[in-house]
Amino acid sequence: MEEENLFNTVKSVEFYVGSAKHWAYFHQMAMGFRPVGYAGPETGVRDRVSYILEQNGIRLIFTSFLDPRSPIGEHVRLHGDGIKDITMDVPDLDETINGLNRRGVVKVRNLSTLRTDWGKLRTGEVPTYGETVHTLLDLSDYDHNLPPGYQELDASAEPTGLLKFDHIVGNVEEGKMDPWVNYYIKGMGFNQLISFDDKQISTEYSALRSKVVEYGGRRIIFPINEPALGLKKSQIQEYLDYYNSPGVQHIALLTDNIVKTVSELKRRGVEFLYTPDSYYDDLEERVGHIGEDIEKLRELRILVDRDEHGYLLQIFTKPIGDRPTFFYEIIQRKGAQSFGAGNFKALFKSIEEEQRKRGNL
Ligand code: TYF
Ligand code: FE
Repeated sequence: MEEENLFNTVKSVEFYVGSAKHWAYFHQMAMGFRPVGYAGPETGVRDRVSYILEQNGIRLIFTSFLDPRSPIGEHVRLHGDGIKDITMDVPDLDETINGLNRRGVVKVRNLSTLRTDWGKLRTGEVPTYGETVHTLLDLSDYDHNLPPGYQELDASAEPTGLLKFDHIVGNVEEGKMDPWVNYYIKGMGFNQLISFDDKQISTEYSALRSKVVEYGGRRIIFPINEPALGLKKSQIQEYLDYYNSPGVQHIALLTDNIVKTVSELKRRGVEFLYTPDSYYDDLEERVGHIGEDIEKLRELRILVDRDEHGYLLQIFTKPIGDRPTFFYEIIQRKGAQSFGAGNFKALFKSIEEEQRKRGNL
């Protein structure tokens, strides 16, 4: 039997936001993404405005509404600025639908075939946690860099070394992590990667459970968090309260030079969580020898963790929008295949400091 391949990679992520223009501007000027496409009234799209931005293998779409009583308007009013769609490209939509139907858990909806000047574009949609969806994109018969309705933009950007999506994390309600993990495994052919059980993260600061599913040999990685009862209000519960539903918590973007990337992002005004000096005093005793200059990591507040395969460097931004919901992680992997569990205590302390400032702890 031939090897089944239902999904290639995460092709793009689409945000529904209050102002697509300003989200695009932030990602261009501060994050180094190049605007490549625009859709709106000028291109015959009457109900919305969208910008597509790219940096290496990362494609982001920012969409805002023109009619407040539209689904996009309702989405932004309820959730604030957030992620609507984690789009995956598929080698053959019929095959993917067959594979999903055979499993009988996931229903593909909104099937469409658009005939355009550049060929045939086929899409379907799979629902996931909250109002988030996975659009399935079959580009095998489509010979253009932009979806229909978009005009090309000739804009520039100074890149910051961001290369690709490393992982995209969902927050779900308490008790719903396992059902959603099963949805991806039993319904979509994903595999469980690793799991932190409650005990592993039940420190004074922990307040979440997390499991990770992957597809295609780690081509697609989706961790799922749920709140756990701790001494304090879970950061996941704070997310759920402000987003008013499950949704995407963070996107981890891969770099191959985190010192350079984070220096540049900070210079341009991107705000990151703070880590105290004490973290760095005994860093090499904790994680062993690393190639980077510890003083540089301390200056930039970059975190380090090690697993049996190697080490990783990571840092987390403050929330990107107005609500304490979505943020970015910047990650560099030097062999490590894990997600920084050794940094949970330091990270959660830092997140709790921010929760406290918001009056939510
Ligand atoms: O993706 C992860 O699992 C890591 C760790 O609120 C993490 O980035 C987990 C929860 C959280 C922030 C980071
Ligand atoms: Fe992460």
